Amino acid sequence: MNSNLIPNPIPNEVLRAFGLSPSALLEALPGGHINDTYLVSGRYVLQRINHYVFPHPGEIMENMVGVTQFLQNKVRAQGGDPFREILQVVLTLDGAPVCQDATGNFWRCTLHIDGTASFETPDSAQMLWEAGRAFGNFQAMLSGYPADTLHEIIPDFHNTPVRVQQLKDAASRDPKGRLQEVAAEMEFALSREGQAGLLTGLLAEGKLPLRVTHNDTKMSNILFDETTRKAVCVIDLDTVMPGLTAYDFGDSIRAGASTAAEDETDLNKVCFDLDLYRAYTEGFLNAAGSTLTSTELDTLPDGAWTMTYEVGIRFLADYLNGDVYFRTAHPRQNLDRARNQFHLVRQMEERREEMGEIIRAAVAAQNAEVSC
Ligand code: GN1
Ligand code: MG
Repeated sequence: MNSNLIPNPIPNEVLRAFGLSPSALLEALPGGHINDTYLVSGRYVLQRINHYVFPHPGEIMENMVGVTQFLQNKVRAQGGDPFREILQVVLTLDGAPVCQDATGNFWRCTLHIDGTASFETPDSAQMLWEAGRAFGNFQAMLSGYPADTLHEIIPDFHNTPVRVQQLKDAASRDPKGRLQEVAAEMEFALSREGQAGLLTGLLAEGKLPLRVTHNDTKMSNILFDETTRKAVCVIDLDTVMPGLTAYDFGDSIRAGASTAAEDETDLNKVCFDLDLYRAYTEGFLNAAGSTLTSTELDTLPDGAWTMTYEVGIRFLADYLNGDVYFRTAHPRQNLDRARNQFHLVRQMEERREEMGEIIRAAVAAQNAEVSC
């Protein structure tokens, strides 16, 4: 028996609201640190939205319905399959995109896409190329989306200097008495505070354009075809908001170009792999390269550094706060994640020159292809 098959954790009223049977077969889907996800009858994906992280689920769903309909129209116009390449939101029988149960939890439903799976880490460089193409294409397709209609789901989500301040606040409160234990990690984080505002600074000076971005572009937020390993559909649209290209590029690199999982504790296994970085870069630029400014291209490696540093300090702050934000499976997991991410940050600092070279080579190769 599949160990993910579980007794019913979804209230019957929720299943009924979406027109599903209370006796439907449920499977818990792993992955994600925030929401809880279940596959119902092999066809519907029901998610309980974490309302500590997302206090306004209605706003998330307004964004999600708008973005998915816009993208489906694009895919249809390009001759693609809109219900395979883009998530389809399932409404309740009353026509609502979200349903609240008697205990106050919010639920939403999307259609499962057959023959696809998600992966925490890539099993080949080609898969990372595919991931790059998928997120590059996602951003390129959203370039005409009316950004001012989007709710800002989590203010300052990728404002790294604000994240540093949140870490300092957590350290000064130290509610669980854990500060002493993380002196080395605090020193690492604070010694780099001066670099935290590079991207937000360029944005404020008008040197980087604000675009509609995904903002959570980890490898596991793409569904791949189980047979061909081609990227099929970008998922987890909770944080689609105005943002920087460097955020989306960088978050994928932090999660995809590492040779180990985000919470691997044996740091000898955690290597920033330039071949994976190159593969992602080529896929991303293949789809979005022609739309990017030269400053955007120049700052893609800074995006990788910034996103890795930022999530490292977020994990560390959550550890200090008592693990209230990211789901943990064991007591020191957030600290393990922070150490893992800081280890990657160090390696990226050593490889900064090569990272830039790879971007320039990929751009040159693409330009040569276009002029042939
Ligand atoms: C969270 O929910 P999930 O696992 O897709 C987080 C991201 C982090 C990521 C780290 C809303 O994403 O920002 O980069 O964990 N999402 C939110 O794995 O905070
Ligand atoms: Mg997410």
